[in-house]
Amino acid sequence: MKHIIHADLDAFYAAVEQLDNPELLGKPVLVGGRPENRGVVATASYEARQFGVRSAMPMRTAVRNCPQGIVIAPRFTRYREMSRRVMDIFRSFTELVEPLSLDEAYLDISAAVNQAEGRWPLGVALELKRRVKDETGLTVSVGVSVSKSVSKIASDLDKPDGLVVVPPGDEPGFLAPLPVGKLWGIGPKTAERLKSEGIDTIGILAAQPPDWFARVFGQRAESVRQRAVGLDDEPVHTERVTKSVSSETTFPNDLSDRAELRRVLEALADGVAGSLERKGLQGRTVTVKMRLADFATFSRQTTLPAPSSDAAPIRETAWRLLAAELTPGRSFRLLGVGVSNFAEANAVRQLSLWEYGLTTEAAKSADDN
Ligand code: DCP
Ligand code: MG
Repeated sequence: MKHIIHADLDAFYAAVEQLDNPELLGKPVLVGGRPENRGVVATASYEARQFGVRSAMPMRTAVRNCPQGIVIAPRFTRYREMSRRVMDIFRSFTELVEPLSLDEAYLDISAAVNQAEGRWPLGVALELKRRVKDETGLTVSVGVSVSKSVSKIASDLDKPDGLVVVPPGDEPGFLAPLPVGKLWGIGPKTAERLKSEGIDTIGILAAQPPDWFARVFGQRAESVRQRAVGLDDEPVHTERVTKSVSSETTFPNDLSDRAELRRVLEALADGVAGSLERKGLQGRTVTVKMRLADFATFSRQTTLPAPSSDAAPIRETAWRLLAAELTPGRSFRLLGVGVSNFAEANAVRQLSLWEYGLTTEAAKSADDN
């Protein structure tokens, strides 16, 4: 039997801001873009969440709901550094760590558990929480069970500073009263639809007959049904096949000059081409990532006629994508170029920066990571 932890830091960006500036402790902190720049909330401290502030909400709305909120611009370098420290603590418990984002990971702690010697999953989880708190000052919410999907749901239930253990065998009973939307693979639209059929909890969902599952979920029927009763033997993946090679840069000052943007973009494209060359990869999809002055972040992509690792087509394609987004007065904080959709199957096994959702201060290629 495996023992899996899902760990997720509480109000991560806001918690780092409170850690670095104790005057913010206990106060409603809104991390994100300025309201006057049409910024959005990246995250809010739990003090601010009491006023209904949520991630991805326009900052203008957040400030209206929570006028005493203190708006702070994100400091990605600092968050990345704290993330690295937390992930290092996770890796001191087990080599089997699968990061999902900067603040979230699965850990397979089976080897650390030995119930005959009194080392229970609960003890490992408590030790993990204590060490993260002592060594970084951050609080982490933890879910523990024999599977990834149940642990992920469990870690979210008792936030902040949560700890929820689901003993082996208790999965169906644990899941049954929860809303269907908590299940991986059931988004808000599907949840609405199920609700309209009277299926609002995972328990009611799990009780549906197999032909109902087949009709509603098609090919996914069996995997959804299994997850609804907590059956999931998905292993913790420590490595992934490289899916993209990318490079991005944050500017010391926002850029709006067309020629300058083009120069930066082409340098990024050249870096990516070089990296593809060294890895022996050729990709078809070119992506340009943009972050505007108000922190709005988005990307545009297109497909090349044939897979390539040459700088010229990557440069040209990237510029075409960026040029379409240039409007008078629009200025950029960050640009990135990525290539994906590789022709070769023998991609180097490693995590790419973008899979971690990372940003780099200077142009830097994924293989430096
Ligand atoms: N984030 C973001 N934009 C979003 C969602 C999240 O920029 N729409 C960033 C800010 C968060 C971090 O990612 O601090 C981690 O995301 P979580 O969903 O784990 O949110 P938090 O850690 O902030 O809060 P919690 O996990 O306590 O709910
Ligand atoms: Mg979090």
